[in-house]
Amino acid sequence: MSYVDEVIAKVIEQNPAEPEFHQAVTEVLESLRPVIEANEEAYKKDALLERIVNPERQFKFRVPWVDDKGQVQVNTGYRVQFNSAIGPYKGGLRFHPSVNLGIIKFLGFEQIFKNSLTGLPIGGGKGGSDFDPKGKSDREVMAFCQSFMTELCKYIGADTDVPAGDIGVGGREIGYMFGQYKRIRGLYEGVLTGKGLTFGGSLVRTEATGYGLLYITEELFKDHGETLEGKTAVVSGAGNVAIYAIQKAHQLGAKVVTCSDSTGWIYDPEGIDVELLKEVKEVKRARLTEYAAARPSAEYHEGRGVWQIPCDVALPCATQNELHLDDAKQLVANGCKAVCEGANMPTTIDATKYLQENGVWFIGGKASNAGGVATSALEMSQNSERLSWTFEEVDKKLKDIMVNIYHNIDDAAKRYGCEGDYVVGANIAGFEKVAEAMTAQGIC
Ligand code: NDP
Ligand code: 2IT
Repeated sequence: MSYVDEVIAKVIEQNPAEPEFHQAVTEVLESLRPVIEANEEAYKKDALLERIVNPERQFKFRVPWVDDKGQVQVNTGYRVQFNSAIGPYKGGLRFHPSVNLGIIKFLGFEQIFKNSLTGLPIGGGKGGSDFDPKGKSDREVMAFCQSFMTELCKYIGADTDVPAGDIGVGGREIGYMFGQYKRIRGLYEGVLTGKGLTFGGSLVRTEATGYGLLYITEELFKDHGETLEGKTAVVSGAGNVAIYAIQKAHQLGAKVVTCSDSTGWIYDPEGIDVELLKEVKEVKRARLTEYAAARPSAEYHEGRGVWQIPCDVALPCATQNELHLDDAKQLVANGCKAVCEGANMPTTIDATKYLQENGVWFIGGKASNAGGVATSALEMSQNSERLSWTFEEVDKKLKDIMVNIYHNIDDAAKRYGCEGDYVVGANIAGFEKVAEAMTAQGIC
């Protein structure tokens, strides 16, 4: 059995009932085969792959809080500090009822390679809770966030581990958690990113993941002699990533005709009205039925279905495993040219293979959604120097980072004879830097 197969088998055996973690590890290690096989004996002797698939440490903790009726509720909190070879642990916090250790480990594992691809000094980590912010009052969300941070604050710090947002965690939650950290630790430091602009946040961080996704998509089209001007795009999700992906796609001349949430989806042939979507999702925290009610050109459908709408570009921006083989077949049949992931692991492995085999340009989330964490790292830099940069400065740095990522992953794929396979390219380029740093730092 090859070293790669041995490690994949061990991960599946040693981490039972964590299918998303198995999927993320399998996808990365399968594509590292040529790199590992070129140096198999040395990597195996150093157990490099066993070390990279095992978190440096992980925390699981009780989060008790009191709801508006006076009832005590108990949720579970997690933080997985996966790999600190190239910098302090960095990665978001997800609050969603589906959160469990396996989900946090898959996200933390992906984060190692994503963060490496940004070219900035950040290691990989992730955390969260099975708490569901949906339908909770502001006071309940604050009570939960304060309790969550009361425990988490023991393990994080501006130079050790810097969390941020993810699904269910936006500016409001980061604000409550920052306040509680400061209160308990007595430190005013950049321990979280995605902060409000009045207390150390960076301009562009809110927009960064969606904007970054479009910057890399634009570079991909440019490299193939095309532009996004006049293209039709379908987007899933209606949260932070989706909203700013739609906004930037429109600025670049494309028309986005769909978005979705966990109950239904919108088809709006006139193009999604971003201001209305922001009002419905960011201000009212309401369902997409409200968007449809306010927009005569929009159709609302229950369930899932955005991938059936003909498009040139598909941008999955909601959650993991939301684009399946059947959806991939539909996209190919409709002439879709490119799929770039805004979410983490939204495309199943068989759907990814089908898209690639049928000539669709496919960029995986590690590369294409790295703009969010990259801008978080820029927020850390600004906090360290106690200065704030202008919108234009941060936006330019973000764009440069995304253009660089595109060329790095494209070059890595070419170096290993897999031209056009941006999944292989991203995994290899991300891995090389981490592996070199781990090797240089000895067995740890
Ligand atoms: P938000 O919470 O802002 O939005 C998530 C969106 O996805 C909502 O529209 C939500 O619908 C929908 N959604 C969530 N879970 C499901 C589900 N199980 N089934 C169907 N729809 C679902 O999160 P973000 O926009 O921040 O995150 C979206 C994706 O992007 C995630 O994969 C995240 O890991 C990834 N990402 C986020 C980054 C960031 O900076 N925020 C950076 C890089 C990646 P509803 O409102 O009904 O729940
Ligand atoms: O998945 C991700 O990269 C994020 N949720 C953003 C992490 C961060 O630290 O900004």
